[in-house]
Amino acid sequence: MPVERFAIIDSTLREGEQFSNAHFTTEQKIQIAKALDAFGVEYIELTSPVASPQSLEDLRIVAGLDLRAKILTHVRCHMDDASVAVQTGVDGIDILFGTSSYLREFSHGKSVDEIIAEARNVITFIKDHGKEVRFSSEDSFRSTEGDLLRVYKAVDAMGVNRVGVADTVGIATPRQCYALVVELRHHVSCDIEFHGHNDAGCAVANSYSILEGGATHIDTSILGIGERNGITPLGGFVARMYADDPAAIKKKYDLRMLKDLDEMVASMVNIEIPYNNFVTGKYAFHHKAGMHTKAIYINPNSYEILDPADFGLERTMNIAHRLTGHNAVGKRAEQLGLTLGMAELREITKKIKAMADSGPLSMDQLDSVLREWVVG
Ligand code: HCA
Ligand code: CU
Repeated sequence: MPVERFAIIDSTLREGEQFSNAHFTTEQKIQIAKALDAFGVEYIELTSPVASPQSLEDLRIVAGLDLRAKILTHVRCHMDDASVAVQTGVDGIDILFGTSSYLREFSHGKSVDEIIAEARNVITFIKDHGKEVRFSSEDSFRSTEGDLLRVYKAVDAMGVNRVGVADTVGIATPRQCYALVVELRHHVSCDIEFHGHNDAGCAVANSYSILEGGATHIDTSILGIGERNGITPLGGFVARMYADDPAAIKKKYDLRMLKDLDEMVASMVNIEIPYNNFVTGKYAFHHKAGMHTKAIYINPNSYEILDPADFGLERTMNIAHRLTGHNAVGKRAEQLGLTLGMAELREITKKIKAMADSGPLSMDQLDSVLREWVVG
């Protein structure tokens, strides 16, 4: 996977605003946008300017910050919305239309020909204003492939910068993502964006798979916040790409900022960072079992694909429990300045395991066992 090729469109300020607890103030939006820009995302997407008067005002402010990242807004495929959006100072406009039979029947009720005709007006108008334009098809994976390709081909011919594939309901699998984009690549010459919801836990895998198939842009949000349980999390996606090519990802993004980004948004939306979160979860670099800790001391690569130091973080070890091993106990003795022979270490480890059978031990208890042994 050539890591240079893809770009991140972070949607914390659009999809993320659709998260249950999100209600960003203007100041918070500025803070998030600046932090994402410093991290290095290529695009930042904000809520539609027609959502509310404050949304319009905030969009203008963020677009005026002169960030390195391009600023996008996200609107319905409608002239009313597009005509406001082009006046806000954004670099580009993401437009959205539902092509699935569900949305055609239960939402806007338009035919594929009508969708294409409406898209032509809006796309032409946005391009005439010198803005980037993306056309995305909501609920792509429950759309008939024929309809989907017809719409994408038509908007590609109209000169859009990107078409967007949206897994609105989180139903897609990595294989479906790969297959769809390989097919799509035969029909359009523009860039291809993916927006994936995480209802069934596939958002990161789908994002990766679709890139392998030829997509170019991936939507993320900090901590994955969005409608329901959200979309591809920025940290998880970056971890996946890092696992492919650490050096290239380190060059592209300031990975040491990830923890601050996650903590900032968690506190703004009043949630904890999940214990098992990618990279920044409390236990993401925690090692416990004896076999693991032994190998980690010798070479961290044996049980870590992400180097915590690259993210400005440290690994932690828990050795005071019944799954511990004499290597870990020996390391601890060394740290305490105690000299113990191998036979002794094995004996002490046996004792610790027996003690820990009746409940978790603290490090202090473990240290006392070691000290008392030496004192006799
Ligand atoms: C929604 C819209 C969207 C749009 C994605 C996109 C989705 O909130 O329903 O513009 O690519 O998930 O389909 O977020
Ligand atoms: Cu979405």
